[in-house]
Amino acid sequence: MSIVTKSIVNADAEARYLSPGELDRIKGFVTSGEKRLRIAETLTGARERIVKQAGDQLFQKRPDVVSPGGNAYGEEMTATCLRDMDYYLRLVTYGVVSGDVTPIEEIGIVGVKEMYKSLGTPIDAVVEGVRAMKSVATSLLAGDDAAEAAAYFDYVIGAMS
Ligand SMILES: CCC1=C(C)/C(=C/C2=NC(=C\c3[nH]c(/C=C4\NC(=O)[C@H](C)[C@H]4CC)c(C)c3CCC(=O)O)/C(CCC(=O)O)=C2C)NC1=O
Repeated sequence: MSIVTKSIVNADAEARYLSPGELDRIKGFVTSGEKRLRIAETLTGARERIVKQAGDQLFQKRPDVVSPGGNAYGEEMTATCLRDMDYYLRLVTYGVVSGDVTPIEEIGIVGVKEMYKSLGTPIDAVVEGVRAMKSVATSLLAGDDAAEAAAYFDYVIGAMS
């Protein structure tokens, strides 16, 4: 839910007007809109490059995951691993656009530890992959934009660690 929807739901539950604080937060959301859309456009346009480069970095750091017996061993499993990385990059763009981690949390964080455990996927290596995507993605963005995007990667990293 965006800050706009959230504020309205909260205010209407009490049948009141939006408070000055709520209007202020909405103003911040609106004025940062152009910037957030610009970041999402850059990440979306570079998604293949980000996932590919970050995947290469991950497999260099963690050769065990793509070695025999590794969870991402073999062409098909490696592709599934890169697909998961692409999922998290997509969720980061949802966070950036909505200015809120809730969509990331609801789609990709709730139950994720249990899920990867049951798949035999080492979650610390998934975190490593997200960290690598953060590094590639932020290198494509100017300072302020990089910091904004980094916050959503950091949310994923923190929530999985
Ligand atoms: C958008 C929300 C969402 C997420 C997050 C998601 C994740 C997800 N990853 C899966 C599998 C997988 N995920 C990985 C990923 C990896 N293995 C490693 O060793 C690496 C560290 C890592 C890549 C970074 C692999 C290899 C599988 C296949 C495991 C298997 O089939 O045994 C599966 C099992 C079903 C399938 O194969 O599609 C799910 C549901 N699905 C979703 O809908």
